[in-house]
Order: sequence, then C-alpha cells, then structure tokens
Amino acid sequence: MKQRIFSGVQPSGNLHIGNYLGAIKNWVELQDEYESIFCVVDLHAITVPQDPETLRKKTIEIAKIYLAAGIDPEKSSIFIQSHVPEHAELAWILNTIAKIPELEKMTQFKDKLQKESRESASVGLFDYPALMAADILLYNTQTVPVGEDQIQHIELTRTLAKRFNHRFGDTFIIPEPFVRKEGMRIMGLDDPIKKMSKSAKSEYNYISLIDSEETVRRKIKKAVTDSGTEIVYSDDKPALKNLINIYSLLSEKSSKEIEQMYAGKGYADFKNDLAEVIINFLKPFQEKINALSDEKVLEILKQGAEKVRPLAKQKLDEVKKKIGFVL
Ligand code: AQP
Repeated sequence: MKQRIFSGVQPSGNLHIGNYLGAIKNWVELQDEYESIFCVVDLHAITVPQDPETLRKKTIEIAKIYLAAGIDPEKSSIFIQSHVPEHAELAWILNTIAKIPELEKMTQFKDKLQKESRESASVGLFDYPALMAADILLYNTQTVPVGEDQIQHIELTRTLAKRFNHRFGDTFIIPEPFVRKEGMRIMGLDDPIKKMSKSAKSEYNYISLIDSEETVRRKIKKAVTDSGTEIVYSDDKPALKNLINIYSLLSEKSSKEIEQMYAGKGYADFKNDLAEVIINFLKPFQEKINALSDEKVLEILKQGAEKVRPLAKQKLDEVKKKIGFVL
C-alpha cells in the first residue's frame, strides 16, 4: 500500500517561483511514490478579501500550473477545495477542540496581521490553521509536502489530531511534514529577510510563474543585493544567497559552481544570466499553461473531486459518530 500525501496552494494571487520550488516541484517528484491528493484551496484564499472574478480565474489558473508542472491527473487527484464540503464541516468540528492561544501563536497569522490591521482581519484568517488541519486529516494523510513556512501549521494539525484521538478514540492518522532542504524558503526579491509571498504589497517581491520575459528582466534588475561586488554564497549576504539559490535550483548547478562561474565578474553579469535562467525555465512552462483550456481543466477538477469525496465523507461520518451526532 502506498502512503498518502495531501497538499494545496491558495488561489490568492500570482503563483511564484517560491511556491513552485518549495512545494509543487516536490509534488511532481513524489506522485509516483505516494498516493497523491492536490487541492486548490479556495476556502483558504477567501480568508483575505478576494475579487470574485479574479478568484474564479486564479482557481483555474492554479490547476493549470499543477498540470503544466507535471502533476498527472491519472496518478494524482486534483480538485477544488470548495467542491468537497466536508473540508468546511470538519474544520468547524476541529474549531471546537482548538484553543484560542494555539491559533494566536501562529507566525503566519501574526505576519499577515502586519500586512493589514487587526481590526480588519477576518475570523477566517485567524482560523486558517483549523481548516488546514481538516484538509489534511480528512484523507488519512500520512505525509504533507510543504515549504518551511507551513511546518507550524502541521504541528498544530498533529496536536488537534492527537487531542481528538485522546478524547474520542483513535480516528485520525498523525501526519508528518515533508520539507526538502532545497527550495524550502525562497525569500522576497525586495526583502531577503522575509519569504517570497504572492500577497506581497510590491510585485518586485516575487517572480510569478506567468511573468513575461520583460517583467522577469525588470524584476531581477531591481532585486536588492548586498554590499560588496563579489558573487559569494554566504549567510552574511542574504540577498545574494537567495538569488544564487534560485539560480542553482533552476539550473541544477551548485552554489559552488555558480561562485566559480562569476569569479571576477560583477552583479550585472550575474543578474543578466539569472534572468535568462528564469526565462528558460518559465517559457516551456507557460506554453503548457496556454495550451490547456479552462473547460478541460474544470473537467479534471470535477473528476478529482468525485474521486476524493467518498474518502472525505467516510472520515467525516466516522468523526460525527464519535462525537455523538445522529447520522
Ligand atoms: N517563499 C516560499 N518559499 C518556499 N515555499 C513557499 N511556499 C510559499 N511561499 C514559499 C509554499 O507554497 C505552498 C503554497 O502556499 P500557499 O499558497 O498555501 O500559501 P502561503 O504559504 O501563504 O504562500 P504565499 O505565497 O505567501 O501566499 P499568500 O501571500 O497568499 O499567503 C506551501 O507549501 C508553502 O509552504
């Protein structure tokens, strides 16, 4: 029996190379080894305000990105979170066992509060980790491949699963995070101390997977660098380290090789080449995205939901019975 993995991405903006390198690239590699379920988490996306038309467009676009990256719907289930209502139902039940201080501690919530005021933040944003726990626990997921920023949420998922099992008897499998060291945290191009983020205020924070060649060149040219002129991979130079990481992950060259290639050269040469490496990666990717029709993708997503829904229903019924609901 193959172990099961579950993961997802929010259709909350333009997917960036951090989402690809930290998450989607790993999913593609894992789908042969694991029974894989990948979701477009639209219920998560609405925890911050979304324009309805853009949300619809981005939901389909994210699914196209999954497919263009190499997720194979014959091997993996791909679906939209809101097409399986059991996610929201289980999240509500988990809300009743999660504790307010546990959610208040979440770094992502605290980071997002810095982007908008506490007064305007939604209860849904606060509750995001309970919904994420429901996503994972509904499918008896053993492994959750994510970027480093999500580890704290998976720890909370484990805590909630253990608490539920303790109160009501064995119900949930306790999932493990799966984080690859490479790509686990791609930093913002305009601020290498914070992770690259699709909801960043400035588009100069990220390279989107649908950026044009001209946009990539402009963004890389503007990316912040550290003092000095040498191309060295060092913790003292976080901006350069991040750019070298991106170069390395997209070109399969090690950071040492990259240092050697640019010995005696300056930032301009390095940045010009980095832009070309990114463009060479994005071009075939974007061609595949453009070749997929919305109708075809929606059909794949609906089939995916049909395939996973019985699993979700079975688990939710088990939970309902355990807590005393009349079925
Ligand atoms: N900068 C990053 N480096 C590596 N991995 C990353 N991930 C996100 N940012 C980076 C991983 O991408 C997956 C999907 O993320 P998400 O869309 O569910 O939400 P997020 O983690 O909150 O990503 P963003 O880009 O920062 O989105 P917004 O700004 O909308 O919140 C996850 O596995 C994540 O670890």
